Amino acid sequence: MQNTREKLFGIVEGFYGVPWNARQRHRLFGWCKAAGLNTFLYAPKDDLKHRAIWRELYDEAQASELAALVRDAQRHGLRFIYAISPGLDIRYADPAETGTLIDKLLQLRGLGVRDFAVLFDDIPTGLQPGDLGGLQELAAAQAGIANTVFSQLALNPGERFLFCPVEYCGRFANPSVADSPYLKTIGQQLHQGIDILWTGPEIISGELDSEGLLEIEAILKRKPLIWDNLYANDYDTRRLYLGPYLGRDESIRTRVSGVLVNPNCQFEANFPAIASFGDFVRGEAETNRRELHAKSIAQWLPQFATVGGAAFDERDMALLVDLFHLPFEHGALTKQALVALDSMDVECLTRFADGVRGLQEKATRLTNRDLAAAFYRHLWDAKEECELLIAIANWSKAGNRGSFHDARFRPKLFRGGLLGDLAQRIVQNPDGSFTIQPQN
Ligand code: GDL
Repeated sequence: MQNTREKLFGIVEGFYGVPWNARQRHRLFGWCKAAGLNTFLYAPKDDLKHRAIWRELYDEAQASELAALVRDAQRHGLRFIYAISPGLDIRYADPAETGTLIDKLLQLRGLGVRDFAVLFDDIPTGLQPGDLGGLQELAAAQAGIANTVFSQLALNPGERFLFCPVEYCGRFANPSVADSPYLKTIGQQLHQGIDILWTGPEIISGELDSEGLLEIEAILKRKPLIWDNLYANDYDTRRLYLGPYLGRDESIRTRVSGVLVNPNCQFEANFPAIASFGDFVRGEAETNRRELHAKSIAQWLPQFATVGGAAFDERDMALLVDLFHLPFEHGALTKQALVALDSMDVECLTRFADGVRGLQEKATRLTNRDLAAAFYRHLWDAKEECELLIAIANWSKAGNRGSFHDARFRPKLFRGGLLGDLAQRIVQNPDGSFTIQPQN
């Protein structure tokens, strides 16, 4: 049954933070269609009625907005899956809770939704690590609820129902993927018609490989549906990911029931991610994906029209994409700049820093104000760091050595605040361990 089903490739709006608005989602659907994707999973953590107050029905205005969204997705050839996250406070032992869950999903069905998901990621389990019996019971309770909802909804052939487990990545599998009583129970008890979401070995998985996917398939008794957090940036507001879709060989497509990418919170920044993911879906190898990524960046350029002054050009785009690349990999120009800092290659540093200053200035003049807003904070921070780089480069060029001092970079203001202090006091070593520095 699993093998004959359409594979789901698409986007999950599944991040923490301000959900996208109707205009953004409309643009998203256009990008998804162009990239050959077939699915949109609606799961914004901060839609209150998706999670915090999941029992409450949408009011009239919200309902009509959702209905329009569903229609818009369908017009773009996308399967619209509505997800609900009841795990924060659901009372598993109370059968009325399942009824409430079904009522809520029936409201969505009334708005045109045909595919559904029940998510149990990032919820309190009330259990201690190692409390395996308890986790098994939790798994049975969650599978029971999902099965009841699934059967009550009586989906038509082709309609899908997804489930996100508490242990949704290798890191959370207790004690391991192969030996997790929780995953084993889910695999055994969850109806075979239900797809199970999985983020890979980690929450943010640098790589997804066949070996890992076969291991999870064995315990779940079905191919996993990947929820891919490669481009998600909700966990660090200073980061943004514009790089190609890498760390996933095209051959893994046969090992999954689909892949849904959870992208940057800043909607407008997701054009490259979606295009590159589309290349993966079409079966392009990683080397081709790198080349095609450069092409999609050229296609993105027209959206960077500006008022007054110099316009964005291809060099700006290359720098932008290299500045904000991937979670575990800098782009080539950023790598070069970091090497230049080691060797104090003043020319290279200055070129890089001037480029970043230029980007920031041009971004303030973008006519697409949503695009400007998406990059504003990130480019501002990058520019501030580049002012420092330029000052150090000039100081070094003048023959100075030793400690650099410049009154413009005032302690407590430059890289200040609690986060700045903590980063200085608790220093992470390359092996992941931390060294605590004494307070000055
Ligand atoms: C998560 C959350 C997701 C969040 C992501 C990145 C899943 C299944 N859940 O754990 O909502 O955006 O990390 O921070 O990935």
